[in-house]
Amino acid sequence: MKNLLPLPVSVTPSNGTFVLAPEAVIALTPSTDETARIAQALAEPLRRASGYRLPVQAGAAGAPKGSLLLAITRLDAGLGNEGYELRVDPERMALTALKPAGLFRGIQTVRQLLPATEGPWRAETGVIRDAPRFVWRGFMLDVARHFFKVEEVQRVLDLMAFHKLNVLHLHLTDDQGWRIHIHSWPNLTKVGGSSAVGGGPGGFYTQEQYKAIVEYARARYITVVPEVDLPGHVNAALASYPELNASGQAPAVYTGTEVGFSSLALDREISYKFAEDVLRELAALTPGPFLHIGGDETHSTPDEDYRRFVERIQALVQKAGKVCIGWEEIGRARLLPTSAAQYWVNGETALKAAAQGSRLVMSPATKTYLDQKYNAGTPIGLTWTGGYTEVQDCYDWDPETFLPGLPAGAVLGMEAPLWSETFSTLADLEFMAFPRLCALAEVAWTPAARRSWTDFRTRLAGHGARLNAQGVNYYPSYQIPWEASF
Ligand code: TNX
Repeated sequence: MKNLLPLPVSVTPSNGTFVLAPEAVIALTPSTDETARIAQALAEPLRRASGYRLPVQAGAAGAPKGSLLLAITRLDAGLGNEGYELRVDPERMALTALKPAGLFRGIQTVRQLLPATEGPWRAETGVIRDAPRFVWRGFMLDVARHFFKVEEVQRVLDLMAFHKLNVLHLHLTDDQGWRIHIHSWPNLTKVGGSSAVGGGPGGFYTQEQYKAIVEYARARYITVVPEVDLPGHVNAALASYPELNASGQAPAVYTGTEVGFSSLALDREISYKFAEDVLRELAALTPGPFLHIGGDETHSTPDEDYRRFVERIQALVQKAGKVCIGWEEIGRARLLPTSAAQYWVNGETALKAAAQGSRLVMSPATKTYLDQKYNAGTPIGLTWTGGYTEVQDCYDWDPETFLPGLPAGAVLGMEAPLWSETFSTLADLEFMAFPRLCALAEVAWTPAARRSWTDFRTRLAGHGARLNAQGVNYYPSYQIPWEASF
């Protein structure tokens, strides 16, 4: 039970061996559409690697020795929504959870206990009890600076699921591109969707495509949080509709990487109509509770206008039946106690949000910004946080103590943003995200008292074989004593 990542809450090995039998079944109690989908998510990678048939059956009766048992239990409330218990003994591996989400988290552990690519299909016996530390374990992908296709986002969702992450925040709009079709404002994608950093072709999701992402995420118990960045970072929208500009004239589309130069014309009522329409359509596409309104780096929006805008928009989000989250800057406005803020660089402003009762998602740039270079030799990425961000930097911090002065219970969790100014391919995306996202997944999941860098780096070294098996293009950090060869 040694290379588990993120590290479970409790692991008690018992010195025996379980062997997955060639005739093993995956036994399901109860067997419903939902639990059957979870069983398939376990069966598929195991069938591929082992060549075993691994049929899924309803109920455990008649399951041969060496089978996998999955069950929903009503008896163990201590596991919470995402917790699970896994008992491995020589006869069987038995996974139980209170909720399907817990079962889904647990099958990731089952996969990690068995070999990555080839037999013998053995696992050590013992008992694991596990549940996440934080309810928000997020990754953010910037699809605005460069566009990433549906299949690429689905790949990201698979890798997130494997690391027990549960929030995908999509940064859907920025100066360089508008990536979600809005029926009531079609030029947003027609014009604003056509550009990207460096003059690439851009792209956007139709609402049907976006729904496919949301569904794919939902099947992995991952909530999609869509972000439309307002009232700054809006050149793509301004280029699409002249009436949103203070001058009444549309600028050209933008392909550079400066920030802070664009703003909706906040003295024009049409800007509010625009925001309301967009948020309404986005809410209808969003089964999750949150809509992210951006709100960052509004260097060309007067402060008073900004605060008024955030307050009105926050009410619109509520009217659309959703909870408002924005970057820490929204702490300058009067917030509803339900609204959440995402800390990234300015502690003072984030604390203003927390002082109003807002919960915080912690994304300190020096620890979680996956667009920062690993070292001077990293060919892509930025360096504005003032140093490099190696794997250990991502690991050695705590979301609840990073910002002194936060009220107890204010931290919803952690999120790792990946801004895409400097790359456009899936291979580069993976290179920047991995293995740092492995470290951050553990920060988000594992109790602080259980975490240690020296233990983590050894487990990550073994985890490398699993990343290899999934074809992940990760950065082979010199900090990790990799077992796999490159
Ligand atoms: C700051 S973080 C930004 C983004 C950039 C990023 C680059 C934040 C809320 N705004 O617009 O892409 O830095 O690291």
